[in-house]
Amino acid sequence: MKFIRWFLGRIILAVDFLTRPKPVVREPRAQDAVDAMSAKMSLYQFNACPFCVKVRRQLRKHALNIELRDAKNNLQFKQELTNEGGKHKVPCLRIEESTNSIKWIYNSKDICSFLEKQFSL
Ligand SMILES: N[C@@H](CCC(=O)N[C@@H](CS)C(=O)NCC(=O)O)C(=O)O
Repeated sequence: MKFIRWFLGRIILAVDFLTRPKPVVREPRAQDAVDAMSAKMSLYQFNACPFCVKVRRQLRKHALNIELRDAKNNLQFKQELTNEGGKHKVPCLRIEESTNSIKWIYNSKDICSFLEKQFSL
């Protein structure tokens, strides 16, 4: 079972690699503005999770430089996600709205629509 999961994960990563979208190219000033907004965000994810791949493809397509946090192998990120976000489920987008307000969005569909709204994709 573990091997099948691992094997399917490799297929997902290979298909993603072969078909990944080209990033949009923005004017430097527009990209700087997008980078400033996305600097407050991080994506908790697993490398071979299909829902995470879906979100990462959207990040790539729209040239969003959002930090990726491996919530499977990195114990600190795993604990942050569980304790602060509320559950160990990926993908999850962490948004630092201000120093004492942090928003956690679970579910790939919700993350994609948030990004779409935020960056007018
Ligand atoms: N409907 C969710 C599904 C997310 C999901 O099932 N994620 C799995 C990885 S593929 C997960 O977090 N599993 C870890 C766990 O449940 O502890 C989405 O679209 O984001």
